[in-house]
Parts: sequence; C-alpha cells; structure tokens
Amino acid sequence: MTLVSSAAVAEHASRDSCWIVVHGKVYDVTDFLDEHPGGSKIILKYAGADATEAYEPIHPPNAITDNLPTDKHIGAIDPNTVVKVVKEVTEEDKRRQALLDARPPLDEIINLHDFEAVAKAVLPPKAWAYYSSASDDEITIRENRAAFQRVWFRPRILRDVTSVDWSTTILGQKSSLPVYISATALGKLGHPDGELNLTRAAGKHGVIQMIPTLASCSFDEILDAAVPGQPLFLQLYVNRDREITKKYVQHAEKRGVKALFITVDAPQLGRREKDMRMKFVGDAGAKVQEGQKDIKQDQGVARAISSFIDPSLSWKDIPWFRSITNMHIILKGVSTPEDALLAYDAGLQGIVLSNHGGRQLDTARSGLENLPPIIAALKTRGPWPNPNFSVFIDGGVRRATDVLKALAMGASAVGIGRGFLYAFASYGQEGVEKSFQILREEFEMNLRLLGARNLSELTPDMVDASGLHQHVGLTPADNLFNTTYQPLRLAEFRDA
Ligand code: PPY
Repeated sequence: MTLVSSAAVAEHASRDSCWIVVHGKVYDVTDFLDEHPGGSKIILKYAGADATEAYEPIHPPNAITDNLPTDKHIGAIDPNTVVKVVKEVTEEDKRRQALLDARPPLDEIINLHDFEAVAKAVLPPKAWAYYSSASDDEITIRENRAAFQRVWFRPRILRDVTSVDWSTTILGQKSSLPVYISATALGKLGHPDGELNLTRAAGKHGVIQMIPTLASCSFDEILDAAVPGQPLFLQLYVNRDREITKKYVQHAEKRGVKALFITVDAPQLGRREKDMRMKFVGDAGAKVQEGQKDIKQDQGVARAISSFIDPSLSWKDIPWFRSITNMHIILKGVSTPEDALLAYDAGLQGIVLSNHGGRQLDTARSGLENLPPIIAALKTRGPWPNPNFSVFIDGGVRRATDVLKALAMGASAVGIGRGFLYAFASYGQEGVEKSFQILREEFEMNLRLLGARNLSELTPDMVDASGLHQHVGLTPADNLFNTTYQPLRLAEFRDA
C-alpha cells in the first residue's frame, strides 16, 4: 500500500481537495463532502488531518471502507511522519472527568433508574441526547413506562416460596434472567469499550445479548469477547444492498449467533429532536454560524448513519431471509394482531412488541398494551404458550415487576436496551453486572411476594390489566423517571 506523509495529507485541507486520515489510512473525501449524511462541516474540520477520534464513536467500523470508492483510498499514513500531538484537555473534558470522579460508589446504586441519572450527568451532551432522545413530542417513550403502572398485581399467598427460580429459556437458549439485552447503537459514545461491556458482563452472568447492526465495536470484536458457548442474538437493519445483508447474516450464523431479530419499525428514522438540536451545537458549545446551509436540518447523530437502511423491505422478503439462514427469525417492532398473525403464518419464530424505545412513531401504543390482543390472536392458532413461537416485549422496562407483569400476560421474555446501556455508560462492565444483580434481587423478592416459585407459575390471573387501555386517569407520577426525563426544548434566540 502506498505510504503517504502527513505533510502530503496536510496539503489537501480544503473543500476543493479534502483528504482525511482514519485508522492510519488516507482517504480522499472531496467528492463525498456534500453527500456525508452528517454534513460537510464536520469533515472539513479534520481536512488534511487525522479524523479517527471524531469518526470512531459515531461510525460503524467499516463505514468509510465500505462506502468510499476504492480509487479514493489513497494509501496508508507513513508512521515516521506522524507527529504525536498530545490531545489538549478541554474544559468540557475536565468537567466530565470531575463528574466521573464524583459518581456515587457502585454499591450506592440500588435500582436501574440510578444508572440513568448518573449517565445523564456524566455523558457528553451529544451522547446523552442521542441515547435518551425519542421521536416528536416523546409521548410514547413516557407511555412505555406509564403502561406498566396501569397493570396491578393480584398476588397469591401461602404457597411455600422458600426457594424461587427466575431462570428461563429464550429461543432454546438458557438464560439466568427472563430478560435479554436489547440492541442499542453506538456504544462507544457512552464508554470507550462500547458494546464489549455488555458482552463480557452477559458472558459472566448467563444473560443473552442482542448485538446491534450499528454497534460501535465490530461484530467480530464482540464475538471474540464472548466466552465459549455464550448465546448471542443479532439485531438486523436490512441493507439496500441485499448481498451485504446476506454476507452479514451468514457470517453471524457461522460464528454461532442463535437468532436474527429483523428491525421492521424503522423504514425511516423517527425525528429525535433532542438529538437534532445537538446538531446545532459545535464541539466547544458554540452555535453553528449562519450560512452553513450544507448541514441538513433534519439530521442528528442517528440520521447521519441511517441512509443504508432499506425502506422497501416487505413481507415478500421473508422467504428470502428464510432461504439464507437457519437461525431463528424474529420480527422486532410489531404492534398489531394483524401483523403478529402474518409473522406467525409466515413460519417465523417470534415477534418483539416494540415501538423502538419510543424513537419511531410517536403516540404509538406501548408493547405492553399491545400484548393482550396479540396473545388473544395467536391463541386462535393453537394453545399458548407455543413452544415454536415467542412473543417478546421491550420499552421502558426498569423493574423486575415490569417483567413479571409482561410474563404473566403471556410474553416469553422481555428486552431491556437503555437500562443496560446507561449502566455501562456510567460504570462500564461493572455497572452492567450490578444491574443484573439488582434485577436478580428484585426477581427473588417479587416472585415470593407474588406467590410464584418459578416463571411457569406466573399466570394471567396474577395481574389486573383491566385499566391498561385507559389512557387518561389517575396513574401515580413516575417520579424516578421524571427526574431523568428531559422536557423538549424549543428553538432558541441567538446571544444578542
Ligand atoms: C436508533 O437510534 O434508534 C437505532 O436504532 C440505531 C440507528 C442509529 C442510526 C441510524 C439508524 C438506526
């Protein structure tokens, strides 16, 4: 490979000729500037220089090599010409470090909401905005929590609950919790080890992780961090180029991934306004100046990397997926009995009742509210539970009681995305392990209090879900959530 000196790269530092270095490789991105989904300004900031640090947490590892024509791959940077620059410690870095130093000790964290509060304080503002944001007016993200509060328990007594067991099997894989780690993108925005925090903690504690297509760590890095035999699932965004998807899926199967969760609720990305507003805040907190029209106003971190997702995906594609893999196939993002039955009749192995953490269609109902009619519809096809078809839910799950309600109502297991993400964003792998410990303690106590010795003793008559469809009324305020929930801001005046 051609060696290129730093000085040669530095000569291409303008809009007319723009070279950047990423991971030691030199790229000519001049023609790509206006196509960059995140706008040209951010690339031009690194024109003629090394952009790795800015590139890494936002882009999936191969984004540049896969998307830039090979004739724009100029060569490798000559290591003898690289001047090591000591990274300047900014005021923002100092502020963040001080906050990290002042975090509550891990043994003072007593529930999953605590992680969210710590993450909100210590994450860089753009990372917090990306992770926490939801679409439009953020009604659905709050409804996801509220729905759990409209279901009440009917506990049974005197059932000898000396020993209780909350372990289960998810899609044929043993799991120490009736909970799996749901996919969340861009883990390195929150912690330098990104998704590996989850993989390592999950391997140690017998929990199943769903690997996101848009992880910051590469798929193979994640697989390599797993212990032998560790069950893993894969979340899939389907690429416009089906050959890329086929290769990815078949590689995953070869590496032992057990199930494929195809995301079906994101043909286009929702408007996450908290994230979008961050677009207008420069790295030093300065407002972007007028005239920078090249920054598309509808793009935050998420939209910047979503253009590969195929909006033409349809039911017609399902046989093709079946033909390329023997993994279990599950549709992630189902909301109605009609679609649940289509998935069942298509011979798939399950569905996730999900609204994408409130990040897609705002005012969509919660997975929990959709659960009873969907289970009722599936019962028309045969007895429930059905060993060949699983119904999962996700969205707003923070407590074992949330999980137990869903299981009693017929769910097979429950996904938690942000809850675990915030655990590693605030405390790394140890945070995730602690979150499992908290859930274990909550499961033990709540199963006893509910009068169920194991998950098969959870039955629909242990919950009163009669108020679930009641969207108005006296639901107690969720104070823990409300402290971390951030009201959306409106457009701001410039400084006079
Ligand atoms: C999300 O942000 O909700 C995602 O599912 C990940 C993602 C990130 C960027 C583009 C598309 C999807």
